[in-house]
Amino acid sequence: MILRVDRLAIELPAPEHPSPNSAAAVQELMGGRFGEMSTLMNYTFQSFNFRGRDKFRPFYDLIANIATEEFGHIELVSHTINMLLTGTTGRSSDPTDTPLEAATDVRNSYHYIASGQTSLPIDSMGVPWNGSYVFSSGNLKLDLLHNFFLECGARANKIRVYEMVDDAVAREMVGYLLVRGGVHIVAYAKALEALSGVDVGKLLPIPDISNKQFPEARKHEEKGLHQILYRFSPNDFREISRIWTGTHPEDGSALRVLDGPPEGGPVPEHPAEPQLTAPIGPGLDQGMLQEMATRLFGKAM
Ligand code: MN3
Repeated sequence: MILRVDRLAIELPAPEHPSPNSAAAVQELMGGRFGEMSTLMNYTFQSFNFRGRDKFRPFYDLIANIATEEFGHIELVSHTINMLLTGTTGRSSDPTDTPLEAATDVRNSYHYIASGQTSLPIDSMGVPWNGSYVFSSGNLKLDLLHNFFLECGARANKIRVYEMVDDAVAREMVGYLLVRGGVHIVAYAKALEALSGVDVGKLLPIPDISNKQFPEARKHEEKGLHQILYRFSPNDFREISRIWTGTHPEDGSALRVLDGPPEGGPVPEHPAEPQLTAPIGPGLDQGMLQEMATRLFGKAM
């Protein structure tokens, strides 16, 4: 089971210049092959499908625990997309004003037609996320190799989205996820080393650009966030400390497990878009609403 906390992994700043095309680019980090939905569902299925759990308990604990952190990552990407889309169209509850006119020129019209200017489980080109992105072979070494590759691919995509989008809200999200994804890269490298003796950490960083070059990531690393693996459970997954131990392969700092999730920040409030959620307009008076409620529910609301 999963426990949910109504907090966001970090506090997100208000966007400086909301942009539908920036939101479309960020969608790659949600529903792209190397997006957060992929890391979430890969580790989730691998943990459900894990065979020989008693024998390989630290590896099971690691995969299951990282899967749980990934839920908070799709949440963070989703709110970033919502914030980048907020206020990108004219605000009018009169459809004859063509309030969504601006949306005919944007890269992703699903944000305006299929949703109320919100995030969707799609990539930057509007292609839906799909289950073929999940690799769960039943071979622990192969799954760990895959996860290492997936996290490195995810890191490459995050860096490119950072290089495309300069809004503070997107960069704050990417900076944090570069650090946390970096932790997961090192965790899978350490797991592979524990299983095989090979020093996979010598390959890092992939791509070969340090997190410390990104101000929004560097500030978290200066506080030691890259050394921490959160244990996302009140009592379980304690054997992650058998893999998350020793030093960080990039800067030699000591690794540690922290019990519980990060403190996080508030979940942002997104204002209603009036095009679909119009307040009571001239054609729909309060009396008519009450009459409809009475008919539907047998009482006035
Ligand atoms: Mn992630």
